Amino acid sequence: MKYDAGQVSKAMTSNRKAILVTYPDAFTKQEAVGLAEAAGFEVAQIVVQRYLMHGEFGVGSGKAEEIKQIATTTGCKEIIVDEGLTSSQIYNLDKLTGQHVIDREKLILDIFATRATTTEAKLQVQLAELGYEMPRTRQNVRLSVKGERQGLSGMGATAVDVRFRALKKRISFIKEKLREAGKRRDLYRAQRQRLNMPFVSLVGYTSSGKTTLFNRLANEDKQVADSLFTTLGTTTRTVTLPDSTKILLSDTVGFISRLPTYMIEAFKSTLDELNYADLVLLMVDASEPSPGVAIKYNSCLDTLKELKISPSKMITILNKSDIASQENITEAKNLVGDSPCTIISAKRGDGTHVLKSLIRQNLRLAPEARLPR
Ligand SMILES: Nc1nc2c(ncn2[C@@H]2O[C@H](COP(=O)(O)OP(=O)(O)OP(=O)(O)O)[C@@H](O)[C@H]2O)c(=O)[nH]1
Ligand SMILES: [Mg+2]
Repeated sequence: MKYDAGQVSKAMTSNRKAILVTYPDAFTKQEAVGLAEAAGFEVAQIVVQRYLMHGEFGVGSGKAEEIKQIATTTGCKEIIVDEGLTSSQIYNLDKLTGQHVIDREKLILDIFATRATTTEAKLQVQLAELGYEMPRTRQNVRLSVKGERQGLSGMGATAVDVRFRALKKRISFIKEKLREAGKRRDLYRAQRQRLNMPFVSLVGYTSSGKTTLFNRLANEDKQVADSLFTTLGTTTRTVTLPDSTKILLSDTVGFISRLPTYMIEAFKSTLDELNYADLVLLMVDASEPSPGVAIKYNSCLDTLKELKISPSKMITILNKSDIASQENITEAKNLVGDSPCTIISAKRGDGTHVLKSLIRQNLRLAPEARLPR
């Protein structure tokens, strides 16, 4: 067992004490603590393991016993495992330790559920939750049929089957509601295009400072916090560039590494808006200690690639220059290479004038981006 005092949660106000099981590297450990805190947990102890997801418990059986002991001594009622686990791994670890087990996907879903405010975001979160539940219910059906397990919450195989069908029906219902929301979105988009203003989207890893920059450029007061996934919906406002050109700037949900495809799928309608953007501003927190900047930057590029966003309409913004070391900035610049890039401090306002000029310049370079799609 490894107890890392430096990584123990500061969220002392929370009563939900948890044991966090994660990977040994500093970046992953720190991010896992951030996720646990964002979901309202106080991390009482960190247990690390090189391989998760494997075997009967998602951790080795020796480690599972160790976790059981720690739960007894710390009085923790919940165990967070920083990976997506199967239904039986969760069940087995739950049964062995007598504690409630939450995997990484469920943790992210719980954060999303508390952050969603718009009807569309709430539907998207519900769809993601069902995406989480479906394969696990399917597995419960199989285990029940084989007589290996009493089904979901002690239900028999037929009851689990009924649950499975109910889930499918609910998914269709939510997808239909999202299609309706999509029609409203199409209308807004048509209105936006009639305004004939360039459309610029802010994207980036969660907590990179998107909303801080959005507030500064659009004179807004949207919530900014030192917590993950503060923004879950999309907000669009007008911003005036130095030559008086007006653009529409939009702030949206942040990315995170190891996000399963069904979660990206659930937020697809929001993320698809990026395809209509004339420019995509990719926010990077350049103050992150190495190798955090590279991991987050590459993870964003992967997500943007999955969303089929062309790199030719991206500008990278290296943010938090007020607290980033010169070494950090150089490392981040090297990652970006020859693509358009600028350094700012969204908090202090440094570099925002240059950023606006860069946006203007790149809109001029890519006028075809605004032709009807
Ligand atoms: N020092 C410093 N902190 C910053 C800067 N920009 C943002 N922050 C801080 O970084 C944290 C996250 O900022 P947000 O603007 O909420 O980040 P976000 O990218 O919108 O995050 P999500 O909505 O969770 O995706 C907050 O505590 C901000 O005050 C900056 O330029 N310098
Ligand atoms: Mg935000």
